[in-house]
Amino acid sequence: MPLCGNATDCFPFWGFSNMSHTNLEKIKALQKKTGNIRNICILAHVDHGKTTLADSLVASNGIISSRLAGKLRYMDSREDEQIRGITMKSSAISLHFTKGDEEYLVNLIDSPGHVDFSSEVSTAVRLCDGAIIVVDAVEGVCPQTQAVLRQAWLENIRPVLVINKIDRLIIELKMTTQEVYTHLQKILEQVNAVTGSLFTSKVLEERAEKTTDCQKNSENSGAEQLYDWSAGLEETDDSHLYFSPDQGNVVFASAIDGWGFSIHQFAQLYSQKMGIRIEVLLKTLWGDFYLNAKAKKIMKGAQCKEKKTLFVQLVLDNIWSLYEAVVIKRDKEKVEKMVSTLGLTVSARDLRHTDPKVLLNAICSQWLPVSQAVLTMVCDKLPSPLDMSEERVERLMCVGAQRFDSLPCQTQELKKAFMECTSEDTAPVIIFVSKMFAVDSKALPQNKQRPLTQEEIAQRRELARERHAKRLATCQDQNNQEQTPVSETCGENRNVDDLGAQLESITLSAYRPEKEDNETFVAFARVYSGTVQTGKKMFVLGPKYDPTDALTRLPSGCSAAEDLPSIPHMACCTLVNLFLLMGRELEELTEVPSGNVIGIGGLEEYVLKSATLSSSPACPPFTALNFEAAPIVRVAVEPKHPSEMPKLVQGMKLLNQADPCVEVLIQETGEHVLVTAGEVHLQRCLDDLKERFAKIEITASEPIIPFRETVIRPPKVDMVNEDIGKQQKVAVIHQVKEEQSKYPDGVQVDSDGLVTLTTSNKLSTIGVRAMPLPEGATRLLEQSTDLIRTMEMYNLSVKEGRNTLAISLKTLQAIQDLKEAFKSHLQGRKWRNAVDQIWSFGPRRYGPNILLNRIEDYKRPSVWQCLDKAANDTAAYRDFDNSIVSGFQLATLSGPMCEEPLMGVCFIVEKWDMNLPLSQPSRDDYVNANASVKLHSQGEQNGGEGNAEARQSGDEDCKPIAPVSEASPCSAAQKRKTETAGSDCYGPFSGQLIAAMKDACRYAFQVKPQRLMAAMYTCEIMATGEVLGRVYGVLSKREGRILQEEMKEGTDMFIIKAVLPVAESFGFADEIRKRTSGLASPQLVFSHWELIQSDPFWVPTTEEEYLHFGEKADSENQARKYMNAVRKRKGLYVEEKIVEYAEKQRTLGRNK
Ligand SMILES: Nc1nc2c(ncn2[C@@H]2O[C@H](COP(=O)(O)OP(=O)(O)OP(=O)(O)O)[C@@H](O)[C@H]2O)c(=O)[nH]1
Ligand SMILES: [Mg+2]
Repeated sequence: MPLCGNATDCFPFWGFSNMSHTNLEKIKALQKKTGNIRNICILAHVDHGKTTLADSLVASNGIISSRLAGKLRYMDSREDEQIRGITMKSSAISLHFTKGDEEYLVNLIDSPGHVDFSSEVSTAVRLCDGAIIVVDAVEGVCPQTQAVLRQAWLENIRPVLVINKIDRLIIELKMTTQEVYTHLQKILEQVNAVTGSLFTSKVLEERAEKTTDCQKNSENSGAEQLYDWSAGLEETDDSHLYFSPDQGNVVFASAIDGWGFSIHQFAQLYSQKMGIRIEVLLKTLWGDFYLNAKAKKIMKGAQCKEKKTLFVQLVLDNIWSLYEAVVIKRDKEKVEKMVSTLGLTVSARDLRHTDPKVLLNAICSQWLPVSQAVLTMVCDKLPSPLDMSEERVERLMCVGAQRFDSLPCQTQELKKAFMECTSEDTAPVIIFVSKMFAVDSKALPQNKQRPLTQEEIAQRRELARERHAKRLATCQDQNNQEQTPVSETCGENRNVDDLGAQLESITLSAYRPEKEDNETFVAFARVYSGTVQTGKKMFVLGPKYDPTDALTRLPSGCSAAEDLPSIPHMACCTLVNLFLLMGRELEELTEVPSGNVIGIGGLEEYVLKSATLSSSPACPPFTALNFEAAPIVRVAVEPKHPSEMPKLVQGMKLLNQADPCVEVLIQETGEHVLVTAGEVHLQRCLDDLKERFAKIEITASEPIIPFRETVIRPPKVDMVNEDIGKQQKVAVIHQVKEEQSKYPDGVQVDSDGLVTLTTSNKLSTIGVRAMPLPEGATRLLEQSTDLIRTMEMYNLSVKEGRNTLAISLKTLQAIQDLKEAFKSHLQGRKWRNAVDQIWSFGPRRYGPNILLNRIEDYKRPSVWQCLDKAANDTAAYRDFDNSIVSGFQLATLSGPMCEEPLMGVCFIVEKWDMNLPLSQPSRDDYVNANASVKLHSQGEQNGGEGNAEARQSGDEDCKPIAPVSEASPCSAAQKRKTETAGSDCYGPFSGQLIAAMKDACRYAFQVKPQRLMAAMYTCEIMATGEVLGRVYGVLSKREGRILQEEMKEGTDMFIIKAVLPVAESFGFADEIRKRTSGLASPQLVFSHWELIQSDPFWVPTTEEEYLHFGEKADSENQARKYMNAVRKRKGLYVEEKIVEYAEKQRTLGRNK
């Protein structure tokens, strides 16, 4: 007796991967039924079985044979994906599914689980309304499981859970059914704990926002109101958020063996069989309930009475006995009996097969087909595009900290279009492109030879038959005339005819000449409103597009087809092709209604990685995608044959477009650099570059390892752990005095580290001091980059007098919190009032270093001015305020040790004297100034990589140097000064000041004890007890530090959490895999920057130190090694003695 209908019953197996005509027509029809569309993605930690599960779902539509499901990994269409066995890109497929009387269209996106490709997950999640979270029953919740749950949460999409690989609990871990039940419960708890923490933080955030509103209201009304924080959590209903089998949002499965079920299926079965109401069973099948056979009742308290729970008795025991009979004992008779009681038909071939898994699959995929269970849950529990929540729409429409109600009315009206999601002609068309992917031009439907549809075959057959009949007629005529036997020749003729028709059918079938370039870009997109048609013109809106500004400039009701004035960050494009995404295949479409995931051709000129397309200029650009991992591994690449450079450049351009996460830079030094998320990603990018985009041989450098430079407080102990006594401190001061001679003219360094520097035209003097920031403050800065960026944007807009940016209350609150948190980190006499004195952050105006204003006679508005609207006095800025900031930005972008960015350094400006003459500067001044600017730019060139970064993020960094931002806010007095100083303001003098400030910061940095900071990965390794020792061996060899080791409950696996310097990580994953025979494989995720304790400039001074480290003392100095390696790479001067004692060396061999 089958437990449920099999999805595969409804659809025959076609056995080839091309889509049949009827199938395509069906999908086209379903695309119009928006309420029955489900856009979903499969998310999980690496190797938890996403692609295997996708195979079963794909097989249910007959696109692949069900025998191959799980083996083919159909969605992994790249060769390297198949070879390595991991998914590297997200790809979509449209499936249809019949449930009862309803037909559904499921647009399914399979995503990669490897952390290097987490940006691909972001591109998938954005286009979906729901997600299937897959968890390996043995490994449980892993780091990427948490990450994908967070991503789903951030995008506001609803998840359902599939606990996969349950067969491993039976076969590998040999658990009893009772143990399995407890184990599954634990996994559910773990997943729910992650969801719970996400939910709690959100509720508290919302409460906080409400509290601020309340406070505001109460301040206005003068009434006192208290708000109880704890109440927030209790009153918010969160039951729908959690995963629980009785809610119907959990499926237990073994994707590889083709089975899966939700308790609903078993409830249905047993309610018929045992005559218990289905509602009762639904509530009791999962949980602490047992069956009292005598009383014929379901009772609570199975655990304390040591009874089998219903789930164990009715569900797990059955599955276990099947496995036992088929796989473990191979009991043929029992199997046959079971098959007949279940009412299944298993072919004799399967019954006889030597591999018991084949038989198991044949039985299970009929009895409890996983596709049926998963797709039913998807259709029941996940929302259709019509159910998009208001919150999600607003979040998509508001970039950064923007407030929804600050958008123009026309834009706000579009919210309705999002919510209604109609395909009517009047509805505005809104599309979001989340990534561009490259396909071989030959694979495009218009260039492909496709098999004929049934109708076409029938038509051709008819034609052939007619021709044949004609020929037969002529044949007969001749026959009559010549009296020769005809059967043979006519038979031949027929064959030839048929063959001809077939050949014709193949060559004619939609074959168009091949394009010359063989990579075409297709946009991975979703239609949020309206109907998309080929040939339509649309606006392409870049991330910085501002509808407020555009609507005032454009005629109302204009469309992309008209000739319009040029608007910043907006372009017009034509939708050349529309595609249905079918995994490895694309099918051509002419129109697509709202709510569907599609591919769009012809956008490569307009869209780099992602974009918003709309028929209405009122549409705002969608918020940027949430990328979890920042690219960190960089290599320089060059063609093997230098003449092929142009091909490499072109190839890198294509690669940049085809990958959501890779960064491609050309450094000032001329090096071409790829920045990737990790080793595996790097390898994929290099392969792509070689084989697809550049098609040339290339060589890649060793990975370039990033460092940060910082200063610390003077250490209390020396290298041999002895206290540095007073005597030595005196020596240090003495050293400083000696070093004074190293500084050029015009630079003074006093004993407590204040550096005073005068510009070359002697018109201005700056006094700067460097101080290390407390660790907590640096961390806070790092975590708050987005917020600081918003704040700086606001400050800039105020300074320019635009004041158009409206910051939402929530963001203001966050800024206030940040300020308070800062205050708590910057305690003590040294930091008094420091928070209010912050002048800027750097590099790039949001980096982890700060500039403080402690100039006595200069009270400029603080960076926190958005919190205090009353204080917005633009007149309070001194001239050249920006030059000081720019100098600071440049100094923090590349430090003096090895031109790497600074981190955790506070520069305090204590003195800034200006004695500008009230006349035009003399010619001499100009000459001087120009020289200084030149010098400065030379310095930049030496800066190499760091400065290239500056140029990269050009518009932000260069702004201070450009005059625009300085232009408007001038008081009357200032104006006078500006007029008299004339071109000075934006000309050579500001350049001198920037250079002077930059140098002052560098010298101030150098008088403090300097240190390097290394980038650190965290890694979580799961390994069995036997290989644990080897894992530790590899970790310690690579200077890894173990943070935690724990045993995974119920298994023999250990989880080791460790940190590892990025510099030592290359080849780490491979080494671990090799040393443990593939039993352990780590995932490396960038975690933080860590101080390297040793001083790169250290030389032994005391006797003990000499004794310990010898005169050269470089064996211990890892920091110096790193520093020199970076300096060498950048072509900077390296102080190194290469040959110490020039004496002839003897080889050991000769000695014998
Ligand atoms: N025992 C068992 N193995 C499974 C099951 N499902 C998948 N696997 C195996 O797990 C491995 C990984 O499966 P994939 O489907 O490639 O995993 P994935 O989640 O797509 O991996 P990435 O895309 O790389 O993140 C393969 O060797 C599968 O055969 C299952 O239910 N039981
Ligand atoms: Mg996969």
